[in-house]
Amino acid sequence: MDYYSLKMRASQQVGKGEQKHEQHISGAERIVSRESVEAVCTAMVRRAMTHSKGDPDFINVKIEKIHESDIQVLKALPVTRIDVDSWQDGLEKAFELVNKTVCEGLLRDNVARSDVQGKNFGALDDFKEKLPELLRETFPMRGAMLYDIATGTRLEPDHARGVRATYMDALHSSVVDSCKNHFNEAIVLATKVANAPGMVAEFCISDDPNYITGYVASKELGYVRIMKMKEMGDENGGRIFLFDSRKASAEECIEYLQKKKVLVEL
Ligand code: WAQ
Ligand code: MG
Repeated sequence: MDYYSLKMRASQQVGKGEQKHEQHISGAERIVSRESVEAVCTAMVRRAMTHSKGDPDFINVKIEKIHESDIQVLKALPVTRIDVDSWQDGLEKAFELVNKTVCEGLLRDNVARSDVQGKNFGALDDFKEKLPELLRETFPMRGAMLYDIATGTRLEPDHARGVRATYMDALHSSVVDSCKNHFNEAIVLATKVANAPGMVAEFCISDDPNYITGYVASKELGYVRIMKMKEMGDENGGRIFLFDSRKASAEECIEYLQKKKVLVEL
């Protein structure tokens, strides 16, 4: 069976004269069977034209045929949840989980402590202290930060944009849904990301001011929902992909994130 990839992005011109620029309003992507192409396309256009961020004056819909043999089917990461009393507790918990995953990964791979200390974050425990700063750097980005835990450097070709994971959907996602379902989209993205070459863990907070649940994910951790990770009303969010350049090359990882077609079995 053949599948089709559909991608939509909508934007609006804002500002005047020198200040004039495109502002992103909405984006979506799906991989669906031939029969669903038209309906999904309609739903995407509706999503773009009824978005709370504004009325778009530019909508781009791209439809591409994909051969079944080029698609990798992945089992969704197992989901768990952590309830917390405050967003501060949730953020702390998320930093701890990521730190633990990163440090355990380094130790499991027999990286000498001295080696780790020489090259990256001073001491293993210090990585946790680095995370808030990395998170802040992601706030203005449209994509994710790709951070190399082996060298302590950022690997995105374009730091302002970041890298974007794309060409993914839930398997048998026939449901035509014009509303964003944060959880469904995130579990699909996180599953693809966790399977990318050299990936160690992912950290995510939505940039939607009304959506305060975030997650950390990895093949070992699974998908861990943390029910409060920021203050209600806060429009800052971001993603950090923690990667180990001793396990794979950055090019190979970015190629997978941006080009490999993935369907996730929920
Ligand atoms: N690839 C890489 N980074 C991305 C992508 C992508 N395809 N899409 C978004 N980002 C980055 C971008 O910098 C955003 O600012 C940031 O991630 C957050 O994106 O279990 O809604 O789409 O209920 O706002 C988590 C769900 C929802 C938790 C996350 O992210 C749960 C969410 P958003
Ligand atoms: Mg968002």
